[in-house]
Amino acid sequence: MTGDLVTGAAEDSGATGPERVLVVVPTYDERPNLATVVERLRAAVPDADVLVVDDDSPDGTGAVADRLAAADPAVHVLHRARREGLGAAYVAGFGWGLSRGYDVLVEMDADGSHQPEQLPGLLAALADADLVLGSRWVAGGSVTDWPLGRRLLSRGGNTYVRLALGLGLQDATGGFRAYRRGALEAIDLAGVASHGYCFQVDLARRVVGHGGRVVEVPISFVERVHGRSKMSGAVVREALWRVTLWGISARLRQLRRGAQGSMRRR
Ligand SMILES: Nc1nc2c(ncn2[C@@H]2O[C@H](COP(=O)(O)OP(=O)(O)OP(=O)(O)O)[C@@H](O)[C@H]2O)c(=O)[nH]1
Ligand SMILES: [Mg+2]
Repeated sequence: MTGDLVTGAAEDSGATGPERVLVVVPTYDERPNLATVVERLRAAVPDADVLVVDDDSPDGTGAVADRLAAADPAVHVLHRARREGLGAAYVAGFGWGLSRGYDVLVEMDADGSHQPEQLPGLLAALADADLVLGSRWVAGGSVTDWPLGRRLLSRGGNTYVRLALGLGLQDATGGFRAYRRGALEAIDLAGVASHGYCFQVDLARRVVGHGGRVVEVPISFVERVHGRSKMSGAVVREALWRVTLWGISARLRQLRRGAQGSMRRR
């Protein structure tokens, strides 16, 4: 993660009120979407700051982000030298926010699938949680305009995660969520190697593993209108092998603990 360059307002604008919220928005080729999403976000949650983390998008998203940052001191940009995947972009963005003292760190896509108007609901639920997941697959949640294949992939992926990891979550793969800073400080962020969307599962399992309280609130997810999805076969394969490995190592830990317990009882 060398070569990161920060532009935008030199100083944090600081949110008013008791808690400072930073919304981290990773971008790769989101030029047609970014300005609208940031505008909606600033209107929906005016006290929150925004950090766009751009991986040198070929379509010039970084320049759009710079323009937004120049016009609004609450908007910041982290320019990264090359594309390193969603996970690395978030780890860099969280590091940026934690080192600047933000109390709450939010994940949100730039493509309009996550509706900024629903963020206040997520933040309200954080009063009683360490991590709030915007969930498509709990009662009241929904997905609009997704083909059957994407629905099945998301439902099937979440079922597999539930069976393999036993986290008890309905939507562990979603990327509209809010963390208390303590939840991120407790986990080894630098040790997160997940690149694609299994990053979301990885962070949820780490928060649960450290005894964090995770709450799911329903969201209505809307398919992107502009631009191309970055979902790919490689992303699905990475999720499959990592979740399987995490599941196996969790079972082995359980077995070891069980064996140690029965040795002690003898
Ligand atoms: N910085 C950075 N952002 C990324 C990268 N890959 C994806 N993103 C961003 O992460 C967010 C989610 O990516 P999407 O392509 O929308 O993936 P998705 O929402 O799971 O899939 P769709 O529903 O098909 O759009 C978007 O804001 C992307 O621009 C990456 O390698 N680096
Ligand atoms: Mg998307």
